Amino acid sequence: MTSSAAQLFEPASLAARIAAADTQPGNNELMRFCFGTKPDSNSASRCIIHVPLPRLDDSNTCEIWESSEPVSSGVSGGVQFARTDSWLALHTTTPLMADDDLSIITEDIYTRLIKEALSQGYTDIVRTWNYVPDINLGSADTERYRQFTLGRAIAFDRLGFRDSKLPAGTGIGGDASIPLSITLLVTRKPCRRVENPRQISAYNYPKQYGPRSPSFSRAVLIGNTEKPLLLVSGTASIVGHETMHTGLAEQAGETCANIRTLQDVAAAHLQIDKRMQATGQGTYLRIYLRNDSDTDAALTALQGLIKEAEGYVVLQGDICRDDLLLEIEAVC
Ligand code: 3EB
Repeated sequence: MTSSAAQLFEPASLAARIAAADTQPGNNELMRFCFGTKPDSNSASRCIIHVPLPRLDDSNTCEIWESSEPVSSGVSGGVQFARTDSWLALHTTTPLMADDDLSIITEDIYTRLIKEALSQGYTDIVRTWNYVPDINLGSADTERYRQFTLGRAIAFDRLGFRDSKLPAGTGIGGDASIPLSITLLVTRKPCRRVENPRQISAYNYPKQYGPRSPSFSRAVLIGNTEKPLLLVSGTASIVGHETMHTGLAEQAGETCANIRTLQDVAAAHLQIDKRMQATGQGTYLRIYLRNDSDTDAALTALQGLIKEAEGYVVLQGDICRDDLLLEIEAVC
């Protein structure tokens, strides 16, 4: 291998896949996302993450993250954890009351989770998933999403995580009854961030979107040319910092263009031929739609992306800007 950049990285010892919901957990399962209805809680001591959003596709699947290393897991201080030598997953849920201060609650949870990871020697937070009840409740800077973003930014900032140290992220809303659900994926060695030249970095968004900018990178690249894994943040129809288009099909097209750009930039980092990347092998999508009535139209508009993917899940979720109709995250 001649690429000096890629030599800094080891092969990814982590992979994701979509599998039947009743798949028995193997010894190397780090975490599992279950969608729609709550899974049985007898699934032993694995890190099980319930994504409490209505499912809009008709398959009964889950998303399994496995490592090439053995996994140990448990619950400590209300936090579910699973870890290998390289990887740590942390997951917590918190019920919210209508008049709770979401910025303080979020700051507390993030501070606790980040400190926990750092104290165990896992220093690079590569991915977060955040599910927030009633995410568009409130107006202007009192909006739930903006309060969440404020608390998260304070916690990350205070612990030294800024700009290109920030993880890839997802921030999606569910109905008023879901708990605040936060999941972190953390590793020991620094991984490469990938930003999107079509978009301003989220952490540089102007103040019109809230008192603090959102704490996430557009994508994080794990592993080397031999075995790369690209964690693509929730991606929407945003160019620069502005929402583009009001129609679903147009927003879907712009979102696909953003995801493809991130794949191309990551491929360039790895010096992989673009045509190899274009096969989309091993790509999994999580598609969030604001309106369940858009499901058929979305599947049609996203045909190209879906055809290249090995699997996908469609969920009903509120996107953090009220003018966005869909958001898609990907593992490539
Ligand atoms: C965007 O690009 C769309 O606040 O964690 C996408 C992914 C979005 C993550 C978050 C928000 C978040 O700004 C919204």
